[in-house]
Amino acid sequence: MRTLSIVASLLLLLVVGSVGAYGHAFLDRADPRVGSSVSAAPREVSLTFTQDLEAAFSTMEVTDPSGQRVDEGRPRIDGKVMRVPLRADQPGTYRVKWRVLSVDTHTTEGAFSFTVGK
Ligand SMILES: [Cu+2]
Repeated sequence: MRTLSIVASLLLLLVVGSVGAYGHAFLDRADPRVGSSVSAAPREVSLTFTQDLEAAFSTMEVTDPSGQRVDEGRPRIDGKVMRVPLRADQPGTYRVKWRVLSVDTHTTEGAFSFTVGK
């Protein structure tokens, strides 16, 4: 009987956990697109999430092919969109690292890269 109630509460946790996951802010789309190649270095990186963001606790770091930070200043946040200006010129692979707090108080993070052609 006791085992049964432990199993039941574990199942309940699983259900609650997965329902909660729908509310998180996940990356919906990015410009430049995740894994894409672009001909010229972009002026900014723009990320659109599945949920509104809390500006104070959401960050984005962009590094160039030599590992230098090229994001300029704090990201600007407008609803689900976070964008940051870049001072980037060299060709190669850039890496974007983001960490956001959504309005449901959950934090999510991730990273992706895009390539600037010669
Ligand atoms: Cu959430």
